[in-house]
Amino acid sequence: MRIDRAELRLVSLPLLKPFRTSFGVMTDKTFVLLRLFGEGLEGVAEGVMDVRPDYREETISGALALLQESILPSVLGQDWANPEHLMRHLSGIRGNRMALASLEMAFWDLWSRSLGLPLSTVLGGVRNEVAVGVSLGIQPSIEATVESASRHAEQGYKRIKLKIQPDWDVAMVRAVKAALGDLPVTVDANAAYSLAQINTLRELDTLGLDYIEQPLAWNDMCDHAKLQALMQTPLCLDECITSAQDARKALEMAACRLVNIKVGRVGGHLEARRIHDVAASFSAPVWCGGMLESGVGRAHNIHLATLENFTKPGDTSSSSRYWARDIIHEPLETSGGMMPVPKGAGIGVTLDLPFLDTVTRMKVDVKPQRTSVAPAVP
Ligand code: OSB
Ligand code: MG
Repeated sequence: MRIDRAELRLVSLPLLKPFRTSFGVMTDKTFVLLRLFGEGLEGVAEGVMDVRPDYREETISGALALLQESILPSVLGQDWANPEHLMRHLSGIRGNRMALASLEMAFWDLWSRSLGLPLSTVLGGVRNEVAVGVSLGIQPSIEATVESASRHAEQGYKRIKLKIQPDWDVAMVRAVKAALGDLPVTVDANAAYSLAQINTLRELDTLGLDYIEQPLAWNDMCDHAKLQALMQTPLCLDECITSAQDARKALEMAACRLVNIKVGRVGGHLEARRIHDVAASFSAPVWCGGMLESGVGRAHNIHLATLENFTKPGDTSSSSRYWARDIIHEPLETSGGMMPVPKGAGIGVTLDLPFLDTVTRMKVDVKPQRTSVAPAVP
């Protein structure tokens, strides 16, 4: 599969409601959209880098420059047998897995379209719909949180995840648990606690949570291992895991008992599948996280979540919870807590280009490097 050229966009989509986490409030989702063109086909992916690196360390400005100046020029105009072949060529790049994932995922879309098969089939998925829950941001009051959690439970979502931070945890979680009965409830601290807050963490441990996501520092597996040894409730790592090696280390040192896999965080579908396999070898479940993606990233997430060991509900809820209008034509909507896998080749969704143009802030075409210069006329 030859990649003839690429198009990089910077896109900003307004969120229907602000999304508050322990690290900040999001009112718009700004992301890199990468389209690859080859053999008359197109593949597309969305990056999960941030404008401000407050989730992990990668930035949109850094990733755009790296893709435009180094990664894309080194792969355009060449034939790649499959995603493994493409990524072997880039294996010397340290870190920058969000930037690499944008290319890798767009290539999977392009390549599976060339095979005429859905991405889920090419990845080895085993279902045609995936179970999903919702991730609820920090709300203005406990009453508002209970109301939102109950409404989503009535809509059939299979798990409610509550964002927490040190002044917004035990009392709020207790109220939601009391309102929801048996529905699984989880919390996500996005690294807002330290072992100094062990008393609060021990209280959270008594609330019957399904798991606690990334309570401690974004890059500290060691303290998570200390905490897990003190807790009954399983810990789930998100920020800490960027590779299958990270997942192996975390599970080996018992820093967690399950893993949130975000394909855009870990370098793409190949690495996501390796993490899935490593976790399975430790009998640890995985689930598919989200980063408030548009329909493009959401579709990639849904295809990935069809792999066998994605046994916990993921975060890829209905697009209409996030956007007044998405950048794809197809609605990605759940029913009874199940998200159908988009049908058709590749990721199975298509860009609404006229609308996309209205939310595009910058666009660059990247062409193959000229490998030889015409000889000067003597
Ligand atoms: O930690 O999972 C997270 C959103 C932005 C950044 C980090 C996270 C999240 C979410 C939302 O929890 C998941 C979603 O609905 O896409
Ligand atoms: Mg998380």
